[in-house]
Amino acid sequence: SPHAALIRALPKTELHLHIEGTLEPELMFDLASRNGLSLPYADVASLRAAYAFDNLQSFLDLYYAGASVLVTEQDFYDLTWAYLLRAQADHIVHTEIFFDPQTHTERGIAFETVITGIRRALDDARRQLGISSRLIMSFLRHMSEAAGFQTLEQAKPFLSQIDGVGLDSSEQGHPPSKFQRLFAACRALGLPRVAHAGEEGPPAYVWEALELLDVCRIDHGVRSAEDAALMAWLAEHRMPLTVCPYSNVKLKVFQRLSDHNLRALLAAGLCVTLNSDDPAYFGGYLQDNYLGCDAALNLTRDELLQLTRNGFEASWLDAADKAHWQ
Ligand code: ES4
Ligand code: ZN
Repeated sequence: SPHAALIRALPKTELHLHIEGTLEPELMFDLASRNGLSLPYADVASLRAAYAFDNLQSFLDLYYAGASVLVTEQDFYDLTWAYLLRAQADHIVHTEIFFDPQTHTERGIAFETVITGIRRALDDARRQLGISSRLIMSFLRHMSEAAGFQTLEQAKPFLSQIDGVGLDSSEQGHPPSKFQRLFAACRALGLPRVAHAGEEGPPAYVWEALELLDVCRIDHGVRSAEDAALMAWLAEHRMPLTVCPYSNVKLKVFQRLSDHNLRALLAAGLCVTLNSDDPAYFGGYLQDNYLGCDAALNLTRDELLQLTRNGFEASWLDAADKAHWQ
């Protein structure tokens, strides 16, 4: 990568990261044995070999199965702490992470177990690693809106520990409109909202997330490029897109990194940010995404600086912290 030294030196944000997607095969096997569970793979190598996906759903099937080794509060702490150490190595100074409570409460794990373990690691990282963070509770869109309301009820005692809400999982057939009332309830509670949209789904889903869910960021959003009016709106409002290039290639949204529309989105004036999504499954952490895009797309120095600046602009840091980093 032509700008490798610059990329390593730049303080970076990560705004689209599923904590369950940072579960490396080694830790998955450790936690399985700690919890007396068996995995349907002989070893780490055969598990990794299964990470060849055709689309979003084929990935999600493995991602939910893998998450089943997470049982105790310490498991959630260890998962989160391992990610934060990795983030520090990539010179990430601020991270906004998703967790999917329904992935765990559906298996009988208490909401409190999940959030307490994650939160404790985030608090330790603030003090010990100098990494600031936000925590985003994400609803699974393949489940019903009623199930989302139940999850919101379970979250009520912990709202002071939750910085916002998101919407993820299988996109096609589960449009944002399905969650309009749930997101209105979250808004009434003062929670900022984001949603995955325009990853596999059409630009109409991005419009719905904006108009019906009143989101302040779009996660992925790469298919917005198919709708000129949407592109103009996103640029005019500096509505951030949290783009995840390695994820898009692994899930066949783009066939190769060199096909990715990141540069076109930037050139259209959009507030594009770079993120790793589910790095344990997609073959790279944040710095790998930067280095890979630099090499495959011939990014300029200005484009790289724009991407990192956009990350701070799009973050939920307060104005003083933004000013400090920008
Ligand atoms: C996800 Cl890449 C992606 N898309 C939608 N939902 C997700 N959950 C975890 N990773
Ligand atoms: Zn995602």
